Amino acid sequence: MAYAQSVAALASALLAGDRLALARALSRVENQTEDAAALLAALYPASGRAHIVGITGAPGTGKSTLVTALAQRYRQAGQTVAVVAVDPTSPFTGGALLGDRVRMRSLAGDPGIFVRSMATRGSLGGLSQSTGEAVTLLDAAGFDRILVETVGVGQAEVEIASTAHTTLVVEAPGLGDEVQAIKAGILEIADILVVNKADRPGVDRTVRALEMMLDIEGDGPRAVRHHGQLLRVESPPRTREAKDPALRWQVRVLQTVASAGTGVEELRERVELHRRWLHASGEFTTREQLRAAHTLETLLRAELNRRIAAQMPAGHLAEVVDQICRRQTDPYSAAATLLAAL
Ligand SMILES: Nc1nc2c(ncn2[C@@H]2O[C@H](COP(=O)(O)OP(=O)(O)O)[C@@H](O)[C@H]2O)c(=O)[nH]1
Ligand SMILES: [Mg+2]
Repeated sequence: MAYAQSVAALASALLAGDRLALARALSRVENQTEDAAALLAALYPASGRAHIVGITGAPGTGKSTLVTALAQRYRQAGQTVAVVAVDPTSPFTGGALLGDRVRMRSLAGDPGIFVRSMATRGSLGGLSQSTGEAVTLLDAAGFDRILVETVGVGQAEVEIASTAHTTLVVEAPGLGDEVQAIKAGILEIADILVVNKADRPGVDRTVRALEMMLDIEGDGPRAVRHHGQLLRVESPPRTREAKDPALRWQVRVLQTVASAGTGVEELRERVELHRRWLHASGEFTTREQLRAAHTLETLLRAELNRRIAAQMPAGHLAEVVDQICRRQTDPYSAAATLLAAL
């Protein structure tokens, strides 16, 4: 009862615009406290209005600087903005992270902006879940735009950003002889490609490499954004294959100098154009379905894992593995037996 009351009080304070309540709610979600699910359930109906922008790319490409500049542009345009920065796990970026906090602080003092760093405790799967949940809370709190910065280095990291409505993939010249995103396979999730650090040498080469990639990719079907197994949401192929060119989205390469603010307003306008296109084309509904399916599947998997772990006696699985290795049983029969016992 005490739980229910405090959840209700926290939820209504958050909805009333209380930033301290929002910060507390975010901590509960991040720490996965017992009442986190009740809190999220109470606030979910109020979510669904924000436009969620994912910003991903290799470390050092200037994502945090770009997010800061973009947030300032949105404020100037009269929109409220929340920023979620997912801390990279790599210890080598510790210094840059400190820099993030300092830069982000230049946004402080304005109630129309809210910045939250997510810690990297636990597995990346858990991080992906709590990031999505943080977005739900910020959405319910009424922010018009939510910018989610993630490091795009692997599929799981990319997945966090791909749950956004609009995904920006950030590149920078001179990080290596290859375009980073091509290597990491994250180009396919981009709605907008950004070559930041356009003040650096080699920018033309990077832009050309990306444009060549887009030419090769052409009008092929968009990358599947939901990789789940339990739920299948089919993305109707109407968008890029639409005969009417007005109904097709063109992935463009934009150049920015985030540290000087150059090109950032053009980027903001492109994001807004994409937002309008999503609604006009019907793609918005599809992406919302994918987001909902992703959330549901994540919860189901987490709970199933928890139940399996709770019902297996300690050491039992190791014993079964041993039996499999000694060919006393096989993985298929063992799995069936274990599941039947649940
Ligand atoms: N020359 C130049 N440096 C930039 C630009 N944008 C960011 N930087 C610098 O690049 C470094 C990494 O930026 P950061 O935003 O932390 O990159 P992140 O790791 O992708 O978030 C910092 O020292 C920034 O000041 C830019 O457009 N031009
Ligand atoms: Mg950063």
